[in-house]
Amino acid sequence: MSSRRKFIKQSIVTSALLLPAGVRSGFQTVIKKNEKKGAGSVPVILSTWNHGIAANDKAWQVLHQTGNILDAVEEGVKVTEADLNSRSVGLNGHPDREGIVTLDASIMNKDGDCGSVCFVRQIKHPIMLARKVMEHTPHVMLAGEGAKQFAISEGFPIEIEELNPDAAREFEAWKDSSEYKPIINIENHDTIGMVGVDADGNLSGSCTTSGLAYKMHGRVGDSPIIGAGLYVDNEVGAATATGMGESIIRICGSFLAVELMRQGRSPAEACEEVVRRLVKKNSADINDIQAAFIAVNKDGEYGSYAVQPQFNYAVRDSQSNRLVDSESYF
Ligand code: SD4
Repeated sequence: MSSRRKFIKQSIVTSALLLPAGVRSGFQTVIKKNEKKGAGSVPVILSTWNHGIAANDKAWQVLHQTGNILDAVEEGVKVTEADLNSRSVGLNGHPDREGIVTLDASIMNKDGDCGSVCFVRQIKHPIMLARKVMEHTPHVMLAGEGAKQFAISEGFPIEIEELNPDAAREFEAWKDSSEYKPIINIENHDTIGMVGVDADGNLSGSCTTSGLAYKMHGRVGDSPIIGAGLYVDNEVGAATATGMGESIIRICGSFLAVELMRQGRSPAEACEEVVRRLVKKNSADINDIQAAFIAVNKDGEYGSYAVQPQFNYAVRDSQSNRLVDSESYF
């Protein structure tokens, strides 16, 4: 049945998909282009896209209540996972081309411990499940049915498999106007990745997504792959990614950003170099690719870089919670 579907046209980089959920929120908006010299203060929490504002708020609150940066990045992205208006994170997200929502998530702490889940169905908070993988199993990643069985054994509720009504309507429209072909739209992906540093310079990160809308069933992106969608090294810094996962996986993007910071680059310089590498390695399709990275170092300096314009990220520090427009290659 899928083969009869026509692929989504570039023009269906719809307005609905262009603007991530937090746009409505009325929070303080963009202050300036990439704050390159970053404040360099700790604690600081960063997360991708507009929905990062609400997620940062929660993370900041948890950090101040518990002092635990891992709890903070977990609780922060749970806000987005539960957001009924998010079409790119959690069970209200866009389905794959079979009409099924499958989720990917990863988490990493200051000790280099990490956990992830991919191709998971019917779990409201895959980030919590990723943390359970990290803390309760000898493994790093669980997939699909195995991840679900593990969730059941950990007492997670299994949600009814039902598309969000808006997502269902958009999916029906997509089936009419789309063909079966794996091309990615530029703004059709709004994962939340969050990285943070506590007052002692300890880092953690999280990343969670419903992945690319109308992806092939079984497709897994960068978000649950440690080193691609997320990487934390407590000696150096942390980075996370959003955008077309295939392009990010090819260059181990988040790991690369951290390694570049280790070699002395600022977070902004590291992200820029990662994007330049990504552009080089994906040059044939680059006009169809959006990918972006945010990074923070132990001192709380932060930065970002994207392939295409219009990527932004939320920064929470002792001053404010604000959106920052990223610089981009194009
Ligand atoms: C993926 N990187 O599955 C994710 C999608 C995404 O912003 O980032 N959206 O490829």
